[in-house]
Amino acid sequence: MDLDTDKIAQEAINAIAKKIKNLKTLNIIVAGKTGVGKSTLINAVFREKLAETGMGKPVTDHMRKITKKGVPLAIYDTRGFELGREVQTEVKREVIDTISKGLATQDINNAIHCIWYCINTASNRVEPEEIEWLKELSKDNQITQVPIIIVLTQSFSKKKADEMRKMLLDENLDVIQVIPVLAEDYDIEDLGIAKSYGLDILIKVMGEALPDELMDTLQNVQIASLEEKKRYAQAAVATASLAAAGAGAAPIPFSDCALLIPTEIGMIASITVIFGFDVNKSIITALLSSTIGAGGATLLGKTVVSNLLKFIPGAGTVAGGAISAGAAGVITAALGEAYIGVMELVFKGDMTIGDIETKKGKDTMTQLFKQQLKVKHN
Ligand SMILES: Nc1nc2c(ncn2[C@@H]2O[C@H](COP(=O)(O)OP(=O)(O)OP(=O)(O)O)[C@@H](O)[C@H]2O)c(=O)[nH]1
Ligand SMILES: [Mg+2]
Repeated sequence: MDLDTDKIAQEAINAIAKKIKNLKTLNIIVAGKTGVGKSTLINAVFREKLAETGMGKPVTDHMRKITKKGVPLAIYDTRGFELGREVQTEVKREVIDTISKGLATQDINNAIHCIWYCINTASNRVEPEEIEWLKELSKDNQITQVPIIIVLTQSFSKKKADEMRKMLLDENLDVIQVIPVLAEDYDIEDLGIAKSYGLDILIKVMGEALPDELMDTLQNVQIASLEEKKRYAQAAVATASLAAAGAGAAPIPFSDCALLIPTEIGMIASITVIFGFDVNKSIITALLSSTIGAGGATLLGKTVVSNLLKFIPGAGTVAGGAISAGAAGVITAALGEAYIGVMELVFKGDMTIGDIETKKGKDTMTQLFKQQLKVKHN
C-alpha cells in the first residue's frame, strides 16, 4: 500500500462520502398549537435552520414535511391544534395514518421515529383537550409504539416548568419523557436574560429511544449537545484504537504499519459524520500531516514512528524494528482525539473549518496530538 498522504486523504474523503450516503433518514413529527415554539425548537436542535426553509411540502391536510438537501432528517410539522376538537381529531388521525404508511413500506427511511408534542410553559396551563388528545394518540399508538416526548417550550421559568412537568407526569400518559426547554435565550423584561437550556437533554433522551441504526444520523443532524457528539466520537476512537492494538497482538513490524491506515480512515470518517461539518481533502491532509506524519512515503514509516514514540513515556524506544501493539493503539487514539479536539473548537465557534488548514490550525492539532500521546499512555 502506498503511504502517500494525498492518497490517504482522498480515501478518507471517499469513506466520509460513503458513510454520509448510507445515513438513514430520521423522521420526527412535531405537534402542538401555533406559536408554542415548534419552529424555534427545530432550528435550535438541528443544523441548517431547517424550519426557516420555506413552508415545507404538504403531506396531509394538517401536516407539512420539511426537509433540506444534505440533511438526513424530515420534520413533519402539524398545524391546526387551536382550531378546536374536530380538527384535533383529524390531526390525530393524520398522525396515525402517517405512522402506519411509513411502517408499511418496511423501510427505516420512511418510518416515523419519534413524536414531539410541544406545550408552551409560558401559557401557564395545559388544556384538558391536549391531555385527552395525548391519551387518544397513545392508545392508537399502542401497537406502533412510536416514542412520544412532551417538550415544554419557552420554559424560562424553571419553577413553572417543573410544576407543569409534575402535573403531566401525574396524568400517567404513555410518553417517554416530559422535558422543559428554552430553545433560545429569552429576554425577560426588567429581569435580564434567561439562558437557553434543556436541548441537550432532549438529544440524550432521543439517543436512548431511537434504534441504533439512527445514532449516526442523530449525531450528524443535531447541534444541541456537544457532549453527545463527543461521547459517540470517543466511542469510535476507542473501537479503532482497540482494532489497531489488535487486543494483545504481537508487535507490528514497521513494514506493516500501513495496515493501520484503513482503521484510521474509518475512524476519521466516523468522527466527521458525527460532527456533521463539510470537510474536504485539504482538511484531512492537514490533520494527517500535523499528527501522524508529514506526507510522502515516510508516513508512519520508521522515522515517524520513532519520533512519535518519543512522546510516549516509557514506550519511547523502537525495539527490533517494530512498533508495539499498544503503541499502535495509542497513536490511533491520539489521532482521533486530536481530530475531536479541533472539531470541538469549530463547534464552539472558536475556529472555522477553513482555519484547520492554516498554521494555527495545524499547530493546534499537533499540540492536541502530542498531549494525547502522553495522556493515553499514563
Ligand atoms: N426567546 C425565545 N423565544 C421563543 C422561544 N420559543 C419560541 N419563541 C418565540 O415565540 C414565537 C413563536 O415561536 P415559533 O417557533 O414560530 O412557534 P411555532 O410553534 O412554530 O408556531 P407556528 O408555526 O405558527 O405553529 C416566536 O416569536 C419566537 O421567537 C424560545 O425558546 N426563546
Ligand atoms: Mg412554526
